[in-house]
Amino acid sequence: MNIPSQNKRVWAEPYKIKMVELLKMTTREEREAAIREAGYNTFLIRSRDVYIDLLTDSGTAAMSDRQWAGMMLGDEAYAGSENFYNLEAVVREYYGYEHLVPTHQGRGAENLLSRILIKAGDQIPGNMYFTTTRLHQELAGGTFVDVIVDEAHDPTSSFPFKGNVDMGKLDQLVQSVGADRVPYVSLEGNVNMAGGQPFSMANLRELHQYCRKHGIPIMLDATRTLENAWFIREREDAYAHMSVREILREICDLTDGCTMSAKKDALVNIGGFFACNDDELFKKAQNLVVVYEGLHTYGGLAGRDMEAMAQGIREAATEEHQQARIGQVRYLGENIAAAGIPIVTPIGSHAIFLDAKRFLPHLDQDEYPAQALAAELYLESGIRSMERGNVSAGRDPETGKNRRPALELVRLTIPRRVYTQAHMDVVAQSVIDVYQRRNEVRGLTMVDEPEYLRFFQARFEPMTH
Ligand code: P61
Repeated sequence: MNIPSQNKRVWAEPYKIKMVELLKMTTREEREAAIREAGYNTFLIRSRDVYIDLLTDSGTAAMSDRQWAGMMLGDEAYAGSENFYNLEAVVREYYGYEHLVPTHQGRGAENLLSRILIKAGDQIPGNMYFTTTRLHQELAGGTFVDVIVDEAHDPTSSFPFKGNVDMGKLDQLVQSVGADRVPYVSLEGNVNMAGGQPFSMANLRELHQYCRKHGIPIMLDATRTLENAWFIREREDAYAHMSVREILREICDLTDGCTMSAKKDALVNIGGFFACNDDELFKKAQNLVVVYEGLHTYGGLAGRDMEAMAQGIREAATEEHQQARIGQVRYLGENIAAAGIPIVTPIGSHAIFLDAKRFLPHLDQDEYPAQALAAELYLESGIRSMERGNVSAGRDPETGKNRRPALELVRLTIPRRVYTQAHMDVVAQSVIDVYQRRNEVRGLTMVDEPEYLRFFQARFEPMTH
């Protein structure tokens, strides 16, 4: 493995700041009122009550002057906008897929893909679930099957490619149900729920060969695949001298199509797309998008959004950007880990994940330790994070019970190009302060549970004992 030393000269931000947004600090009393009102769910806190917002890296990036200039070039025609053709050309050039269908964001693309390819009773193998991806697979009548390597479920494993597919698990599924019940393999770059963990090119090659042999397409979740490309460059010797752009292209060339939430890698506040090479699949997606999103040349986006996305892809597909992006996340993670606080290793690209099971060992998983820890961190310092554990995993549709996943995590997600190193120091210190009084943190009871994606809107109360 080839992880370069943290040379500060190379990871400094490759930009300077032209405009700022003022932050507001709150008092402990204000935060107590805000978290109570939010039902101890960080998704329900008003952003005006947040100091440093690490809820997500989705749609939260700072756009560049060139992206803003692109917004002024918005061609807001209902049909055939110039910006669509610009975006199509950039997606062809960087991702390499022939056909593009824009969507308002990632889940719009997941809806199209799932409805077109999944039949009732199908099984969809994937390298760990993502909430919206799995829900769309289930709504289309399919069942998600986890075929990620075991190391991904172990927060203490330092395996460098925790995003890899376990070929044995995949083969077992294909042998037991038959390849015709497996419409595609769902492959996510830099697996979000595992801690932002990459797959290796070697693993993808093996997967590609296997899938070709069995006639199963590979559908990439390209949301953070540029960040995955950076890790391949760092950790696979043969790729050390290739650009992230070349590596991205090689990844896409080994797959058949993708869904994309452009709100992450592509540095925009809204947008997504579905892309593929197959003409028939494209025709179906182009037809279905008019039902759910809008005409096939805008897919729910304004022309200006597509222009900003095209420019965002160009800026993100550079070594300077990825090195600073991932360098900042690593800086935060190393400072937290140095204090003896349990985090998921290796440090991923988009977030630091606190291991709530080890942070709060006195809480049972049905007392929602990650949810409780996220609420506590907000109370401590006004920093907003996100639960990624038992609440996010939801209930097993068969048993109706909480899934109690192996990973019970709090995600401190770093928006791209938004916060400084001094902010990261404040975050690390706040986590350390909570850790020092961790024994006082109480569990939560869920008092209101929505039917779909419950973590977004569920409400909780602190337990009294
Ligand atoms: C996030 F709490 N991610 O990480 P859309 N694939 C992948 C994603 O990370 C992703 C989507 C598809 C979000 C936003 C979010 O449970 C949650 O553009 C790998 O958000 O529709 C989104 O893309 C969906 C947060 C989504 C959540 C679902 O913060």
